[in-house]
Amino acid sequence: MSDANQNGDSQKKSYHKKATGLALQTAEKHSRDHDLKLYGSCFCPFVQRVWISLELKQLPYQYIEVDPYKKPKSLLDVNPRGLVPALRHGDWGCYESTVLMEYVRLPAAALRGLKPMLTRFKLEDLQEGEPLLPPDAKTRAHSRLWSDHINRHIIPSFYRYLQEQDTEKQVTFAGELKDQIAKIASDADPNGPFFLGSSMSFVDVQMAPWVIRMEKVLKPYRGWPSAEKGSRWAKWVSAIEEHHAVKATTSDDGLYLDSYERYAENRPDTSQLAKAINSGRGLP
Ligand SMILES: N[C@@H](CCC(=O)N[C@@H](CS)C(=O)NCC(=O)O)C(=O)O
Repeated sequence: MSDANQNGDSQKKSYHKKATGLALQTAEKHSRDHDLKLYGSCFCPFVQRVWISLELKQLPYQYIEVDPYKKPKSLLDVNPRGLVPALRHGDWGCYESTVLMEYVRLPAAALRGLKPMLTRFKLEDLQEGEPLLPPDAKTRAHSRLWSDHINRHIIPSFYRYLQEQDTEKQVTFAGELKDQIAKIASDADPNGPFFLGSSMSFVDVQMAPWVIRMEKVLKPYRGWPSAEKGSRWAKWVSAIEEHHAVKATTSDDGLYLDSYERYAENRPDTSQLAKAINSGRGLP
């Protein structure tokens, strides 16, 4: 049976429903029942943001693969909008990748409610490592400002470029995406390799899934060029691509090529996001 977004043609590629490669290994490692549950879809970049955050913080959690277009009740119970990612923590749930990334930062107060976790981990273990959002208020505001830039400019430019069928307009949208990237790269720590310096933090995780998809989706479908050798952007891209938490949540190339064919052909009924882009609305 073909999916709605195969546009009636079962020969067309569709989105994958199971991770592959290292992401599959990570999903299997986290398949056991746990109080902290991530409802995700293997191809989804918004999910990957939260998944990277969980891996980065080495938190115990359960990964549950769901089909966001079929919207099972378990997903709707947490997110009435029916989008992934959604996070359930005991009898509480929440959604929206940026919001969830802040939650995964898990302040000590929230951890106190996590009984099963505390039996396996000491509280101080969980607080180890760099926080995703820096402790200094001004640097935190700086991170949130650029997180807003990613959500408001970089991501919409990415999809406008990918969904556009007219080759001249594709050139325009590629230029827009490059400009938006240049803006954020010019405000990154000059030495890097990450946005704030030597370690991965909030802004890097927000960007990472699209950096991965620039190489695995925009390059094959639109001829997106590799970052210019020696540039600050190239340094950032390779630090993101080489990071263990990014690798652990990334599937093999074929999964992305197949899952994004519907976007590259701008098929009707692809997703809420694709519709929003086509009608000039903001992201769902
Ligand atoms: N603003 C949301 C966007 C999430 C989103 O669009 N997720 C897609 C998968 S990548 C989805 O669930 N789509 C279901 C649909 O289009 O009905 C977030 O940041 O979490």
